[in-house]
Parts: sequence; structure tokens; C-alpha cells
Amino acid sequence: AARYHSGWERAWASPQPKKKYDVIIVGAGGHGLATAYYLGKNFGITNVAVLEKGWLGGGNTGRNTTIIRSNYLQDASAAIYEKARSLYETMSQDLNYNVMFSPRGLIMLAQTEHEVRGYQRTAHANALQGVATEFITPQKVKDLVPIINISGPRYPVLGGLWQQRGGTARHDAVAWGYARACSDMGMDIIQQCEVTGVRRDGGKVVGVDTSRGAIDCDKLGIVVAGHSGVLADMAGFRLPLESLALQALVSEPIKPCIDVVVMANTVHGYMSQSDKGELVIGGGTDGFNNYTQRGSFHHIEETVRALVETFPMISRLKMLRQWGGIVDMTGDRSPILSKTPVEGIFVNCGWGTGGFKAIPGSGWAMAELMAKGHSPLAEEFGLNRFKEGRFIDESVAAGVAH
Ligand code: FAD
Ligand code: PYC
Repeated sequence: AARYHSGWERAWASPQPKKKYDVIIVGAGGHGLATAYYLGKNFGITNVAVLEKGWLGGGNTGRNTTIIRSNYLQDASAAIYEKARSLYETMSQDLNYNVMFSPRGLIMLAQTEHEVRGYQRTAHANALQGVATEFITPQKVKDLVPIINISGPRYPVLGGLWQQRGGTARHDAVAWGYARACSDMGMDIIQQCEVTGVRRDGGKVVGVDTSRGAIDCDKLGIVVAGHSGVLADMAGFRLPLESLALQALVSEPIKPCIDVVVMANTVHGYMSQSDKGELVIGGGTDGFNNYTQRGSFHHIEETVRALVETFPMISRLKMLRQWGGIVDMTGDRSPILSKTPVEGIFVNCGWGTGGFKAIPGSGWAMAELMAKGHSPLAEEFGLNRFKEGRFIDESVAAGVAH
């Protein structure tokens, strides 16, 4: 007799690597998989392999706190993040995979006069960019989040930047949905396949060395978040990035008590409630560069202490588990989507603490860049901006303390 757990179809194939592909993408996180997906969907390029050293979605894509918003200050950022947010609206239908997109609304609290001015400015910029946000009063914040303490003690709530169509999605499902769609298009997603070297013929890429042998390619996309510097080193160039751990934690599950996402950037904490009832909580990055993909006690204490002032009821909660991911930080807190000094190698990195929300827009732009050599959405995010001093400063919109 068939057992309950038998007869399941594999969502994606598990092929042996071929000798050569038109395109290899290193990293089966959301950005790598979305890049592969749009290469196939928008440009008909399907002789593609996505190589992953661990399991797909096991990097930051499966470790983040799933916040989706597009309330950035600069025009180039608003364009790519809003493209991503709008693609999230129809992602479940597009992939025929339920990614549980939940546009429940998001508030960034203003808890200093400086933040009031900053977020009012962002609301005006967003209006010009066609991104729907508004600056709301403390009373409206309280109406939206009854559990909040708006009167202090150290930092009273003075207002908030509200994005009604911001929210969350199920992070693993985003990776799984893209992976299944890529596999259905005939692409090879190869897990447990670590890239250990990049092979060049003079100034041009010709392939990679991996833990499963050498594989040739015409074009290579490096999409490995916190390990971007390591891959760039293999290819013979440097990237203006630092890698740090960013941690998060969840409480024990409780009854529904907060149905929007709240970010409190002055006290350095943010919170939403998962469908299971856990409060999903995070704060700033570790204060030193590191590759430790795990949590630490000081982080729980710092983050929860900060949030308790604004949400006193969480002082009674038990925390259930914590974890960390390695984020890739640029100096201007904006991503890099770019050609590189090596012909045929492209990088998509620098999403730092905020790239989950960007996955579909980033994949869309990176695929266009790799297929055509240029992309309007990626234009401003090239490596040349660091030489030209043309920074896209999003240190406030990043929302997470660094
Ligand atoms: P990843 O998902 O990390 O994928 C990269 C992959 O490359 C990994 O699977 C890795 O194993 C693989 N790899 C590395 N080296 C090699 C190699 N040599 N060979 C083969 N494969 C390799 N963003 C938001 O927008 N909202 C949030 O609420 C949010 N919260 C966050 C909370 C935490 C705790 C963390 C850590 C991050 C958070 N982020 C958030 C940021 C977001 O998670 C990342 O920006 C995003 O997931 C990056 O996706 P990626 O596909 O580039 O990287
Ligand atoms: O980018 O919105 C964000 C975010 C929240 C928490 C971590 N990143």
C-alpha cells in the first residue's frame, strides 16, 4: 500500500552537470534563480546552469525576515525596488506557486525630529517617483498598531512613513517557485556544487572549476551575496564590499496581535507576525566583518531591549530561535549590477540587508544586462559609480543599522 509520504513528484530535476552551458549562474539564492528565470522567460536563453554549493535558498534568501517595500529615496532605487514590488503582486500566478505574498502594509516609525524630516522628504520623493507612500500621524500609527506605545519613554512615536502595499512573502517559496520554473524550462539547477575557481582565456571567462569538475560557459553571473568578494577574487578582480553577519530571531507563537510590519530604525529593531504566530524580529548587523552564519546572545539582548520600549508587551515573550546570514554591504548601501573587468563576467551583489524585496526586479534587470549588455533598471548600479564618486546613498532607506 502507498504510504502517506510516497509518490511525491520532484519540484525540480537534479541533473549531472553538462560540459558546457551558454550561461552559468553561481548561487541558487533568490537573485541567482530569478536571473536564470528571466533569462529564459524574457530572452529565450535556457542553456543555463545555476550552481549552488549548499542547498538552494539556503543562503540569505532562506534566512531573511521577508520584508517587501519600495520606499527608497533615490530615483534609480525606487525604480528597481518598485519594479520588484509590483512583480511580487503577481508572482504566485506567474510561477503557479504560492509565495504567500501578503501586502499587509509597512510603517517605518519616525522617533526623532530628524527622522520626521527624513521620512517626509522620502514621501515627497516617492510621490514624484510614482511609489505610493504617505507620512502618517502618531494617532494613525496607533490605530494601525494597537500594541504600540507611542508616548516614549525615550523615543515617542512622532509619525511614520506608511506604505500600504508593502508587506511580506514566504521566502523559501520564492526560491522554490523560481527553481521549479527554471527546471521546467530545461535549465540545470545543480546543488552541492561549489565553484572553486574561475577559468579565463586572457581577459575573457571560459568556465569554472567546481567540486564536481570543470564546466565551460560563455557568460558567468556571480550572484553569491556575502561570498561575492571570494568569487571576485577567483576571477581576478576586487569588489567594494564588506561581509557581515545579520541576525534575526522569532518568539514563541502567539495569537494574532500585529497585522502590519513595523520598522523602528532609531532604536534599531523591526517586527512583524508570521502566519504561525511567531513575532519575527531583527535589528542591526554585527559590528565587525565576519562570515559566521549564526546568531549570538548579545544580539537578542540588544534588539529585544530596544523594541521593548516601543512594544512593552513583548517583554513577556519567550524567544524561540535565532539565526544569521552573511550580507554584502556596499558603502552607499545600494546594490551592484554590473559588467566586470573580465569579459563575460557579470556581478549581482551588494543587496546587503535588503535584497529579499528586490529579487524579481533584480533578476529582471540582471537577465537583461547579461542578455543584451545593458539594462535601464541596472544602468545606475554599475561598478563604475565607485570610481566616479556617483554614489546612490540609501543608508536611511536601508532601514537596518550598520
Ligand atoms: P543568497 O540567498 O545568500 O544566495 C547566494 C547563494 O550563493 C547561497 O545559497 C550560497 O550558498 C551560494 N554560494 C556562495 N558561494 C558559492 C560558491 N563558491 N559556489 C556555489 N554557490 C555559492 N532583505 C529584505 O528585503 N527584507 C528583509 O526583511 C530582510 N531581512 C534580512 C534578515 C536577515 C537575518 C538577513 C541575513 C538578510 C535579510 N535581508 C532582507 C537581505 C536578503 O536576505 C538578501 O539581500 C537576499 O536574500 C540576497 O539574496 P541572494 O540570492 O543574493 O543571496
Ligand atoms: O530591507 O526592509 C529591509 C529589511 C528589514 C529587515 C532587514 N532588512
